[in-house]
Amino acid sequence: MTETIRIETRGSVGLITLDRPEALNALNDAVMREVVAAAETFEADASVGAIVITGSDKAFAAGADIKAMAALTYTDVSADDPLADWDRLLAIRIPVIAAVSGYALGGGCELAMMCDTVFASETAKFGQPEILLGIIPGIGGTQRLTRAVGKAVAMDLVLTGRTIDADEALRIGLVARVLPADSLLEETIAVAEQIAQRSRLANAAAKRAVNAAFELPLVDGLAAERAEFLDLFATEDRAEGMAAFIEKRPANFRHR
Ligand code: CO8
Repeated sequence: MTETIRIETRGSVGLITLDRPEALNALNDAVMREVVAAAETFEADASVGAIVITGSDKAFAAGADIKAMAALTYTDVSADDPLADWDRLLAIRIPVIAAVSGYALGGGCELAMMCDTVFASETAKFGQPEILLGIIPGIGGTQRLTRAVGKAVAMDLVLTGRTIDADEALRIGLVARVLPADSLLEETIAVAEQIAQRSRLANAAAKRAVNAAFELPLVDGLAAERAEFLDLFATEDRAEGMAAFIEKRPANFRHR
């Protein structure tokens, strides 16, 4: 039983819905524990091939829980890194899509950026307002945002704390698609379902290779991509995918 999220399976898609309406889905320890545990449980389920993380119409997540953070001392946060478990989300091998409606601020924007891609509704609002609280982003905002949108735009958002709408988020490359609010979730799940029907091994390799572009110098990233590409020739799914093309039929990937 979870307290802060709802978990369900839609076809081959694991759906995680942040559910703290009283705090606009602000992220506290319980949310972190439950989101990470749900994602790991979905990953361990061979019938689930992709994950969608979403919130409510009003808020994907309005940031870290400021009321919980306000009580923390330096000793509290330095003795035991309270954000460390979020990193486990990065180890999930199946694709994770954020479906963002309403506010994705601070840690909420960072959670969206931790996902493999972000689909936003026309009502979505993104921002890194931590500077207004006398802090800075703490789960990747200064790093992933900068890699996603470049230094000038990242500095603008991090230093001013201003909020941007979905169209600006699309223009700067923070999100991949903007969809109508009333169909955001269903359309995101439909895309996730398509992805889930592909080879699980190829999906995992694609994630690792694209993420290598964030983490490695170009020459090492290209080497990582080449190794992943060559490795996939050892898979049955590669043989099936190519045979299906030649035989003009849909591929039936086994490892999905
Ligand atoms: N933390 C705790 N409670 C919150 C938060 C939050 N981040 N955001 C909203 N709430 C609460 C409000 O306090 C309010 O509760 P109550 O009714 O008990 O007073 C309720 O949710 C509804 O909020 P509002 O009345 O403020 O709703 P509005 O529609 O007027 O405003 C806003 C919506 C603009 C989103 C406004 O709530 C707001 O500015 N929220 C704070 C946004 C923010 O500063 N986020 C950054 C937080 S810092 C951070 O994320 C650090 C990241 C580093 C670590 C990340 C780890 C996950």
